[in-house]
Amino acid sequence: MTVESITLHRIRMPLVRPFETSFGRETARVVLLVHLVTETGEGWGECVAGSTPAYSSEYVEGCAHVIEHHLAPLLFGAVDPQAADLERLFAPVVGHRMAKAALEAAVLDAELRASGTSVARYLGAVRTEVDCGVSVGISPSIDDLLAEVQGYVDAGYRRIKLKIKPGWDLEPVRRVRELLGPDAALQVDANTAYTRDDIAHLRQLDSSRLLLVEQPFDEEDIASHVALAQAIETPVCLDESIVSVGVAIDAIERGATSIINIKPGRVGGYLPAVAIHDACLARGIPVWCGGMLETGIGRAMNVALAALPGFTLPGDTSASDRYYAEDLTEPFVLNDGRLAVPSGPGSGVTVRTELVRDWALRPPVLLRPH
Ligand code: OSB
Ligand code: MG
Repeated sequence: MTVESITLHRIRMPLVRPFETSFGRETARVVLLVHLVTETGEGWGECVAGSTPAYSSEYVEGCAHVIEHHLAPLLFGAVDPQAADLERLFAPVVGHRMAKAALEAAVLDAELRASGTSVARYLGAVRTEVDCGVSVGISPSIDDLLAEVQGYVDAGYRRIKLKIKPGWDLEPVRRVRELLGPDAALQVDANTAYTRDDIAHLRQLDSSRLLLVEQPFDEEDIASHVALAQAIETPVCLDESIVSVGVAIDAIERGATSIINIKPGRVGGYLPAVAIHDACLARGIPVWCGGMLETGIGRAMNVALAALPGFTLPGDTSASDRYYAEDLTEPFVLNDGRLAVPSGPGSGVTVRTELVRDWALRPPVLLRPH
């Protein structure tokens, strides 16, 4: 296809409730959207970067800059680019995976809308619906936390993930386990808030019978995760550390992780995400689809990815109403704890462009080849 223009939209969407993690508290999400126009149609991609470099080194304005000045020129200069070519095309730009992933999603959407193929089919989905979990932020009190978790249980979520940090860990986790009963699927995510000195403390999580503990240590500290995995019964799962298929294989072979959270944005796109999925499947490592509070645009493709065979654990692919009062697409609605995998061409959802316009933080930036 020929890319005729790329428009960058920055919008702001209030969250239905504040989302607090070990790295900060957010009441709204600033979303960078990529809208591609081609000779055959259009495509949309969502960038998962946050407004500040708190979860990763990438952030909205950095992504917008690298797309405008480095990635878009490569895409405009390519002859008949396809999503499958982009990893190679973007290789001259080191890192900046969230920016690359946003463009990849837009190209994928445009390409598959034009050919009448769904993202699910293209990626190799084997299910028409996926099991959903929910990620629960740090609460003002344990009573607030229990009330929020009960709401999600009532809504039908099949797995609960609690955000933890030093000072908000053993007791809230124990109380939620008590609320849910012994058989419910429960896991925790520390977003790098601990150090190797906390291994003895983290071992006390074992008594809560968790599915996994996610990313307790620094993203570059694989060795401490190996040490924890040897000391604890609870499986260790990496999120922030897994930025490529190479790192994933390394972390698996070193025994740092026995389950992997795959986020397409963090790894540079849906095709790199499938490569990690394939490497994990070949090694017997279960994976699940993480989330970055996506709007319906990103969620649609995440749900398609989560329908691949290796995604055997419920993902952070929650319903639209867990995040937003109104979504940018038709809402994703939970049905018996599952979301339906979109089956229409491309991402299968329709972007409500009037909302993209109404919620703009500033005028869109139009990029064209020159
Ligand atoms: O670590 O998984 C994480 C949100 C923003 C940044 C990092 C993370 C998260 C979540 C939310 O846990 C998952 C979601 O529901 O999208
Ligand atoms: Mg995480």
